[in-house]
Amino acid sequence: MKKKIEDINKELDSFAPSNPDEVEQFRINMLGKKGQITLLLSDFRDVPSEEKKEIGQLINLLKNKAIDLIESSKISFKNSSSKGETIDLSLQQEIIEMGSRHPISLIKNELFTIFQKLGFSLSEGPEIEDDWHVFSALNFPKEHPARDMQDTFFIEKSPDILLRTHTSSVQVRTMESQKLPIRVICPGRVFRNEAISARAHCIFHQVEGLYIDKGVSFADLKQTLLFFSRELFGHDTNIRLRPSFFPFTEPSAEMDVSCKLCGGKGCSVCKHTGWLEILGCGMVDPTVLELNNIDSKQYSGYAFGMGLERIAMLKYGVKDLRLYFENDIRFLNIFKNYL
Ligand code: 2NL
Repeated sequence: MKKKIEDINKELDSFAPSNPDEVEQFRINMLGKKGQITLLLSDFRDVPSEEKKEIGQLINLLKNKAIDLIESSKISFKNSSSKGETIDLSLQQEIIEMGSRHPISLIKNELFTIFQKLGFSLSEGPEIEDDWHVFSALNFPKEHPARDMQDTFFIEKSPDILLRTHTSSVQVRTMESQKLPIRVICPGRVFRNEAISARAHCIFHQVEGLYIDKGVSFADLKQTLLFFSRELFGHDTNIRLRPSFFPFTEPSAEMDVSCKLCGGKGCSVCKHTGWLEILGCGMVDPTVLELNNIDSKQYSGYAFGMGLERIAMLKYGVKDLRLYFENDIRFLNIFKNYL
């Protein structure tokens, strides 16, 4: 009996099938009705009882070894040759290119993160607007040139339906629908009827901010803009305000930041002035507050607006506005490393 077990064990050790049929033949030969191991098991009855324990263990080991061998051989044939196909491990994998964020989105996200720290929330509104939200509620006089066909894209005339020329229209909608105090920033696309060149485009992006509460002062505006400029351009940045005019703010100002490239000494980017103009701002004109049903005796506010193309230009050195709209992959790839 022991000799038989040893012989079968040797047969198991030398088993090297070259196809699935050989595995099946081997299974029948070992474990089939008249298989060698099956016969061993039926002969087990005649083993003297003092040897039963030892022989029983040997036969069990042998049987399990045969089952493992057959199963693993079956699996290896299945993996290596399903329907005759093989895997070419040397084949080159198709490379999936990473995308990048558009520079305008990068700047917009950065501005939002800065103003979020100051408690501003985000507000968005429609690109197609009416006269009230774009002009009348913002104190534009009847004959203002911005209301002209030459400057604004009209979709319909009387009543006027047009493409918004600034995102102030979103802030008008915010004053309509939200309770005071208001502290919002409004990013979005705006449209002006201009010939396209390196320095002008008919579509561009703005972010405007509006803060209305009791006791808001020009000092609050200056401090907010200083904080914003230092977050965006670095902590050694200085600002200056120059008097200006907008129909919706009084007083109004234009803000410059110190030129980062030359540190204020003067270079070609800042046209040898040491300063770069980046936004317009002012105290919301009391007339605008009243037009929007806010009591100007109790409340005051400040507002500001900036063009994102210009800021991206200064931050990333983009020299031609048209690049932002062409989606040239060579341009977009430059921004792969920014988040
Ligand atoms: C610029 C200047 C500015 C505002 C936008 C504003 C909005 C409301 C009321 C009052 Cl609802 N003002 N917005 C104020 C001052 C300047 O934008 O140069 N933008 C590119």
